[in-house]
Amino acid sequence: FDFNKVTVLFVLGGPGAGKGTQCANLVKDFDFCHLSAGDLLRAEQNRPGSTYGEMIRTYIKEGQVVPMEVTVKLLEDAMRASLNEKKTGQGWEDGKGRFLVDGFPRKMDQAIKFDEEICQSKMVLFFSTTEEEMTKRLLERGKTSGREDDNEESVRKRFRTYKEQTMPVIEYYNKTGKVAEIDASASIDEVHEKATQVVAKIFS
Ligand code: UP5
Ligand code: MG
Repeated sequence: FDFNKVTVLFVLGGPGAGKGTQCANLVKDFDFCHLSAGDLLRAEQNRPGSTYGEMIRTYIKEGQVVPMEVTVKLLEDAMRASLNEKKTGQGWEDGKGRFLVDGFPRKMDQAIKFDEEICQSKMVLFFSTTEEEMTKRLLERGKTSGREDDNEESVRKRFRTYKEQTMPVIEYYNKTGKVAEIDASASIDEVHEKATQVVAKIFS
């Protein structure tokens, strides 16, 4: 595959900022393939026979970033699979494809590896809101999500990792002018409207 033909948008923001929710909505407007690194890791964790299952479980529960080789491989495989489907439609002709890569890269080493070995991102959507709001959303979701990291202790650890390791990635891309920060404090619909305006600019 020619990764020069694909358009990749990274979607970042703290735990519970609304990345997954907003990606699901953007898919409908722009015909993106939505790949959540966290979802891919959880699927690999539960795949019978996976060598990495237990390792992934521990990292996620501790809010730590899984070693990048595992995540980059999962993302690359998922991108290839999606391009292989030869999906047709807006933006998917001739091996072209549009990807929302959600919750990645969350550490500098991943960012550099992906940029160098897979492809450069066109833009970084950065959903930002307060820690208080994110905590409220995660603990509420935790009542029914079954996610092993939606509890107070894991949430605290996820915030620490976010601040120490992911914020520097956002600052790094900010210096290259790729970051579009979107206030994610408002309602899902209001945030969606702002996100649509930002993304529409690159496809106009
Ligand atoms: N909600 C959403 N938007 C709302 C709004 N505007 N108003 C009110 N409520 C809103 O939303 C979270 C909750 O908030 C939902 O209940 C939603 O309805 C509500 P969601 O869209 O799920 O937010 P999101 O930002 O996607 O939150 P998520 O919990 O998925 O964020 P994380 O970044 O913590 O999780 P992720 O799955 O990306 O990663 C999990 C773990 O995997 C990491 O901690 C790490 O251990 C590991 N990981 C890696 O190691 N490497 C990677 O590259 C990626 C992940
Ligand atoms: Mg998510």
